[in-house]
Amino acid sequence: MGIFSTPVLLAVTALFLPSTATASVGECDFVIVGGGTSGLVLANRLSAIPGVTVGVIEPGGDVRGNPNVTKPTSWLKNMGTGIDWQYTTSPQSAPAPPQQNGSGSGAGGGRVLTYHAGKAVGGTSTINGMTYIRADRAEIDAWETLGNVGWNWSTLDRYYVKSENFTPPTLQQQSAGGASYDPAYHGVGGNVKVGFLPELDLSGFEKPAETTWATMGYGKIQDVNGGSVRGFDVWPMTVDVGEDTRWDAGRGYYWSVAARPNLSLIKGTATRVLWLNGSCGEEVVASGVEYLDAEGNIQVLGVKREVMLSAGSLRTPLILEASGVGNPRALRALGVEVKVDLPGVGENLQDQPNLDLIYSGTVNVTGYPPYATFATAQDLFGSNASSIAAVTCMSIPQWAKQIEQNGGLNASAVEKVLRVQHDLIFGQNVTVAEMLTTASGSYLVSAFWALLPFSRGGVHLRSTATRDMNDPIIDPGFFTVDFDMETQTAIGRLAQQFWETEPVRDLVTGSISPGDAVLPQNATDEQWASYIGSSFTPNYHPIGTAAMMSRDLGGVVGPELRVYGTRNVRVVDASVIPLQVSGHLTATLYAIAERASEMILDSLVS
Ligand SMILES: Cc1cc2nc3c(=O)[nH]c(=O)nc-3n(C[C@H](O)[C@H](O)[C@H](O)COP(=O)(O)OP(=O)(O)OC[C@H]3O[C@@H](n4cnc5c(N)ncnc54)[C@H](O)[C@@H]3O)c2cc1C
Ligand SMILES: *[C@@H]1O[C@H](CO)[C@@H](O)[C@H](O)[C@H]1NC(C)=O
Ligand SMILES: *[C@@H]1O[C@H](CO)[C@@H](O)[C@H](O)[C@H]1NC(C)=O
Ligand SMILES: *[C@@H]1O[C@H](CO)[C@@H](O)[C@H](O)[C@H]1NC(C)=O
Ligand SMILES: *[C@@H]1O[C@H](CO)[C@@H](O)[C@H](O)[C@H]1NC(C)=O
Ligand SMILES: *[C@@H]1O[C@H](CO)[C@@H](O)[C@H](O)[C@H]1NC(C)=O
Ligand SMILES: *[C@@H]1O[C@H](CO)[C@@H](O)[C@H](O)[C@H]1NC(C)=O
Ligand SMILES: *[C@@H]1O[C@H](CO)[C@@H](O)[C@H](O)[C@H]1NC(C)=O
Ligand SMILES: *[C@@H]1O[C@H](CO)[C@@H](O)[C@H](O)[C@H]1NC(C)=O
Ligand SMILES: *[C@@H]1O[C@H](CO)[C@@H](O)[C@H](O)[C@H]1NC(C)=O
Ligand SMILES: CC(=O)N[C@H]1CO[C@H](CO)[C@@H](O)[C@@H]1O
Repeated sequence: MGIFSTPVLLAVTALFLPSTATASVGECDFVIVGGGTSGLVLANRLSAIPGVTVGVIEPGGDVRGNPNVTKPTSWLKNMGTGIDWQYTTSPQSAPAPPQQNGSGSGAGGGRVLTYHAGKAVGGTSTINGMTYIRADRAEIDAWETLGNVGWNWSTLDRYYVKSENFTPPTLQQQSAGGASYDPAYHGVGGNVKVGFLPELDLSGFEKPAETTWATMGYGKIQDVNGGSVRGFDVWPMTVDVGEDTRWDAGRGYYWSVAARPNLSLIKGTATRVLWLNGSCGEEVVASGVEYLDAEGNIQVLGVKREVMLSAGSLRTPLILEASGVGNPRALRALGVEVKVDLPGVGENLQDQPNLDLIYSGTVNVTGYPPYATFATAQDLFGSNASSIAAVTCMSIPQWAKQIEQNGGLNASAVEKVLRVQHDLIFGQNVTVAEMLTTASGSYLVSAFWALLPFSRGGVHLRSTATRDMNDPIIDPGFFTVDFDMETQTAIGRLAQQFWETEPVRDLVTGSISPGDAVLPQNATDEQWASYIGSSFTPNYHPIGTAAMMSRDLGGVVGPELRVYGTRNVRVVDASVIPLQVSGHLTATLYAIAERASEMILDSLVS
């Protein structure tokens, strides 16, 4: 029997608090759902105000003693362990190759992909790759174009800087490791420690990598965090350099304030927001959050001021749907009473398809080589870029129709959003490709992905049964827009070309994966599409499922991050990011959450 058939428990019941909780909480001013990357920023900032009580509901535990988490170079070991939610997607169908007879479709058909996401105090920041790279300036400015007054690079930049505590690289890391920076872009007083890993490779691989990319037209950027990422860089990471330890959101924002009497961490899994009877004008008002405690019992945490949803982009929409906020068609199918008609909930899911090329080499790389090269559409398509811009521009209405058919969004709204994205790519020249160059021992590796695919997917609640709370229906919709395959192929060819260019070429002895048989140097578009379709994985950068956009564009939250149609529910996590950003997500999420905290605190004062 589903939990939603039980009577609403608004009367606050006696709560069984875990030992980490420091105060008895039946009701809080602020209830934060999810103690992850974004949620813990809010927990820290809001509980700093005397007299304000904050409760954080989080199913994951304390991972400060887990060496896979704390040792930065061990980060991949976390995948598939108990602190990884390991969500799975619905079976993915690969698209037809871009040309010819179209018979190549289904190369990756039916594959079920795993979505890694952190289940711990600190969320996904406890298992991620720690890359600290901000967005391209124009990508943030586009948020304002989508209806979010005040969200642009110049406002967000203040919070990038505010959140950061930067340690410059050593002289040796600069001379032998390629690490570089511009102090003008960095903060030193914030909670997020950022620096260059002590294990940064100094074995001599960086120089040929840098020189080869420069030969290909991708010069070294002095600092990848200044609002323009195009070129080659050695990236900094969210680490405590002195301790050689991962610096996750728990360490940055929670553990140092865990003893605050007004801040309680409750071990539990939120299921839905409870609403006051009757509405406030047109808006519904949250009265509390229902959750399952560690024993699986239903509990309620009352809220006096606001509920903040920070469960991540693959979970926050589920909580909204279970609370009656979403597409009425989907809600009725779930048997949930419609409180707010908001078709964007769970839609607009955007991620990037990730692939590897692995070679054998004459090198012996003993350190950690974190090198990325970012490229624009102009870089990828050269003299064809303007004709591709024109052709794709004409395809947008058709793409929007496809996206409408796959989800619950309105094609004319999708079309407007895709036009903003198209202008970013072909008008503003933001970067559209990221290619990692890395190595370990004698293995030489590229990982590459398109940054701004036009495809859209969705994530939705499977049912209101308790067991389905942790099992979202995820369809990332990779390659539903065929142009994304063209872009991904062009990026792959560039990554491949790198290993065939001097001086790096001299270090390569053979191709290991996928190998010359699958992907020869002269591989056709069909060979590329077949390899990509059968081999890509998600890049684990899902965004957009409660997008910050105007309501008529399919947005779920407005510029104050408040859910449309609600008085006191906000979303602060990767769900609100409306379009992909070139940098990796945590730098931008910490900045968003710092700005959100300030907005909320300002509203308390006024
Ligand atoms: C393998 C991997 C590598 C990555 N590498 C990088 C990288 O190198 N650099 C980078 O910047 N980004 C990287 N990312 C992406 C980045 O880490 C995430 O986008 C970001 O941490 C997400 O933050 P969030 O606040 O949206 O959600 P999260 O940090 O995931 O927080 C959500 C929290 O909510 C909890 N939760 C879930 N459901 C519920 C519920 N029902 N009730 C209560 N709590 C709930 C979860 O347990 C979790 O703690 C990577 C991601 C992955 C998976
Ligand atoms: C660390 O990772 C390894 C490999 O995934 C796993 O077997 C081990 O259980 C993990 N340790 C902890 C404490 O989770
Ligand atoms: C389509 O093209 C592929 C490769 O070019 C070929 O192997 C296949 O037989 C063709 N199929 C049809 C139906 O023409
Ligand atoms: C960014 O937003 C701020 C706050 O609304 C505004 O003052 C500023 O003019 C905006 N900047 C740009 C470049 O649009
Ligand atoms: C709201 O209405 C329901 C059903 O009528 C009732 O059970 C519940 O107690 C009411 N809650 C409040 C806060 O009045
Ligand atoms: C690589 O270098 C390390 C450290 O110098 C050394 O221990 C190891 O034997 C080398 N491996 C090879 C294959 O040369
Ligand atoms: C432009 O397109 C043509 C035809 O597809 C192709 O042969 C050529 O290599 C492309 N040029 C670039 C720079 O990509
Ligand atoms: C579709 O979106 C447009 C705005 O882009 C809006 O004007 C229109 O009313 C929407 N239509 C429906 C049926 O929601
Ligand atoms: C983008 O690149 C094109 C082609 O190189 C150039 O004409 C245009 O001015 C650039 N636009 C911006 C905003 O940099
Ligand atoms: C690619 O090159 C190989 C070896 O030179 C050749 O046999 C093959 O026909 C070429 N394939 C294409 C599609 O040009
Ligand atoms: C409910 C509660 O714990 N309130 C306390 C919050 O913190 C302030 C001082 O920081 C105390 O004065 C309150 O009693």
